[in-house]
This record gives sequence, structure tokens and C-alpha cells, in this order.
Amino acid sequence: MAVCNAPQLTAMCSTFNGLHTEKVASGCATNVQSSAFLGTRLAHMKQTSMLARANQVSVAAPAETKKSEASKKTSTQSTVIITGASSGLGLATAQALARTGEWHVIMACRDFLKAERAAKSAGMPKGSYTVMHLDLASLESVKQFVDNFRRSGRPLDVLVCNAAVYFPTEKQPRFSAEGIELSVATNHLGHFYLARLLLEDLQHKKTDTNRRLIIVGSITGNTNTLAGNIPPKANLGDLRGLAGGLNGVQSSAMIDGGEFDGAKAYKDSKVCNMLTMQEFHRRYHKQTGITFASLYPGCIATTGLFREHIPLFRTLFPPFQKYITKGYVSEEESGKRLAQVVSDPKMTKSGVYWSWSNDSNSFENQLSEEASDADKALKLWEISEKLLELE
Ligand code: NDP
Ligand code: PMR
Repeated sequence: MAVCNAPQLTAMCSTFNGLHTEKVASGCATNVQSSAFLGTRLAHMKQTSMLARANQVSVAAPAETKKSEASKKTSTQSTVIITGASSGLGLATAQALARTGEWHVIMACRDFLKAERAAKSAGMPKGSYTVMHLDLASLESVKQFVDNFRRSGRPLDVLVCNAAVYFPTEKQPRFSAEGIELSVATNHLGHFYLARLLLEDLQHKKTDTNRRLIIVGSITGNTNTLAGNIPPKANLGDLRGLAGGLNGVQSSAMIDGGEFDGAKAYKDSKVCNMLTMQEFHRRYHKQTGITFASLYPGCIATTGLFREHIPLFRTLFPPFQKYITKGYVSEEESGKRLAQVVSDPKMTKSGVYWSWSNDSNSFENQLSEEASDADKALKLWEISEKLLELE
């Protein structure tokens, strides 16, 4: 059952998608210029917006009416939310899980029509997925997504925090709806907010599956590897830039307080992803039984992640990874790997960062000193909570 699959809904959703883009773009400009402090921005965000109303009307209402149908399915299928399932790793994972018939995939995507088309061209069976709107670069959108998901009536089994952006050639930072540097806002803070809200949903008693929260990490955030030593290297420093709100005005747009560097901002955000997974594990695994895990799926050199890189890089990167580093994996293979972390009964260990050898056998990998620093993970958690007013 795809809540938003009906043609009239598609039309409505595309309309609100258009509205949404406009709202975020204009919201971004106004917020960055006029609001001095993040607190002010968040207070501003809490006002009921036109977008929030549009979102509730177009997505939530039909979900309510189909609640009983959803409840019927949930007796046989597990539910997984995958952020950024409209391309690359997220789409390949959605496809691998949907094909089994055992999973209902909630594709949490910022571009509704792109996701719907991607699901169709990946041959995902009708009824095996639902596209729901989520823009991780807007905290209001994250809240709306959680509300919409709850209205679907599906018990949550697994949340996969997969979406990411990478701006390697950008000279100046871009900002989220709340005026936070866009790669850290999307890759780390949006997911941190989403995961904190959905932790409650992962603790339901309706199914007896092993619940999991998976946050996609990467080799390039780990300086104990060759790939992690290619400059600029990840380094969160003492997190002073993050503590200042990453707004590029009163504080640096970089977590460590340094000069903006798009490639470093991405790698720093991946360190945040891996630290966050471990802090979740320390705080909640024993108490809830939820499995918290991260992974490096391999170098998926063909995905949209590199869309903003220079054309020469996009041409040379796949053969370089295929024939020289041998780190290359296809999108399909990477999807199977992440699907394994979602569903394999042998992968229930919590607090693990999974990787795969060249013959595709999974193993528990070592994180770098920084990406496994428990004090830093705690500090990151507390600063992130403060920024999001979650304390
Ligand atoms: P893609 O660009 O193909 O996929 C990223 C997805 O994130 C897209 O669906 C994109 O949506 C979505 N997204 C971006 N911004 C937002 C937002 N604000 N709100 C919601 N969704 C958003 O890249 P990959 O598949 O390569 O990346 C997936 C994950 O894999 C990332 O976490 C990345 O760090 C990780 N990874 C990738 C590696 C690689 O070699 N490619 C290696 C190691 C880790 P849209 O389609 O609308 O753009
Ligand atoms: Mg890297 C075993 C060697 C290895 C692996 C597995 C990767 C993965 N890379 C390796 C080596 C090298 N890379 C070497 C020797 C170089 C210098 C020529 C190199 C360069 C390089 C660049 C310029 N690599 C890159 C970039 C990027 O812009 C990508 C990046 O850092 O994005 C943040 C990238 C990557 N290399 C990888 C992987 C997985 C990436 C993608 C980024 C990610 O998602 O972490």
C-alpha cells in the first residue's frame, strides 16, 4: 500500500513540493540575514507555516483513511524508513528490501516525484513502498515527516539515516532553513533530530522484530585509513564552530571553527554520524534492546553524491576506484550490503561499524581515534541537543 500513490495525490504532493522548495529557499535567505541567534531562528520555525498546513492536508489525511489496510500488512511485513531513498545507496537498499516481500519501505525523500519515478524504474513492486516527504535541511520538515509517518499507523522496525550532500567545490558555505552550514545540517543534525524523535517509535511493542537504527558512515571520515588521509582530513577539533551554530556569521561554518572547506565539512559530518551511532548505543542499547550500527558500504563511485564535483573527477573516479584502489562497489552491491545490516539476523550486534572485504564478507571494522572518542561523542551529542533545543 503506497499512501501517496494515487494520481490525484501525486498531483497534490508535487504542488506542495513546489511550494516547499520556494518556502525553504526564501526561508533560508530571510533567516540567515535577519536572525542573529539560532534560538531566534528556531522560535521562528515553530510558528505554523503555510507549508506545515499543506503537508498535513495533502499527505496525512489519506494515510488516516488507509490505516486499517496498513495494520493488516504490518502483521506480515516489517517497516523500514530510509532517508534519501531516491538515488544511489538508499534506492538500491530500498529495492533490495522491497524485493524480498518481507519489508515495507518508507522512502523519506525531499523530491517526491523523483523518488516515485526512481521506485518505478527500479521495479519496486506496487505496495512494497510509500514515498513520504522529508527535507533534512529543515527541522520543521523533519517534524512534519514524523507526524505523517505516525499517522500511517505502521509500527517502525528499522530507521536508516542514509541521505547526504557533498559540496567539494564550493568556496562559500550554503545554509539550511535554520541557517546552519548545509552539509552538517543535512547529514548530521537533520538525522540526529529525526533519530531522536523516532527513537520512541522504535520502542513499540507491536512486533517482536529486532529493531535497528542505522547511520551510514564512511571511510573518508576515518583517518586510520589511506582514504581518510587524503586532504582535507576530517577533524572536529573542540567543536567550537558547532557550539556557535555553524552560521558563518557570529561563528565559523565549520565544526572545528576553521575556514570553510566543503570536502572537509562532508568528512566531518561523517565523523558526527559514526560518533552519534556510538552515543546512541551507550545511552539506549541496554535499556531498549535496539541495535545501533554504522557502516562503510564501499566506494560507490557512480552515485549522485559526486554530482557537484568537477566533470574530470566524475569521469576518472569510477575507473580509479575500480582498477587502482579496488575499493569500488556497484550501487546494487552496496544496496545488498546495507540491506544486510537492516535485516540479517546475524548482524544484530550493537555499536558496530560494518565493512566488507573485496569478496563481500562483512566484518566489524575499527574506527579512527577521533571517530571512536567517547568524550567527543558525548560533547557532540550535548551540543547538537542544545542547537536543536532537545535538552
Ligand atoms: P546520492 O547522492 O545518490 O544519494 C543521496 C540521497 O540523499 C539522495 O536521495 C538525495 O536526494 C538525498 N538528500 C540529499 N539532501 C537531502 C535532504 N535535505 N533531505 C532529504 N534527502 C536528501 O549519494 P549516495 O547514495 O552515494 O549516498 C548515500 C549515503 O552513502 C550517504 O550517507 C553517503 O555519505 C554514504 N556513502 C557514500 C559513498 C560513495 O562512495 N558514494 C561511500 C561511503 C558512504 P535527491 O535525490 O533529491 O538529491
Ligand atoms: Mg578516495 C584504498 C584507497 C581509497 C579508497 C577506498 C577511497 C574511497 N579513496 C582511496 C584512495 C584515494 N582517494 C587516493 C590515493 C586519492 C588521491 C588520488 C583519493 C582521492 C579522492 C578524492 C579527491 N578520494 C575521494 C575524493 C573525493 O572527492 C571523495 C571524497 O572524499 O568525498 C568526501 C573520495 C572518496 N574516496 C573513497 C570514497 C569512498 C570516497 C567518497 C566519499 C565518501 O563518501 O566518503
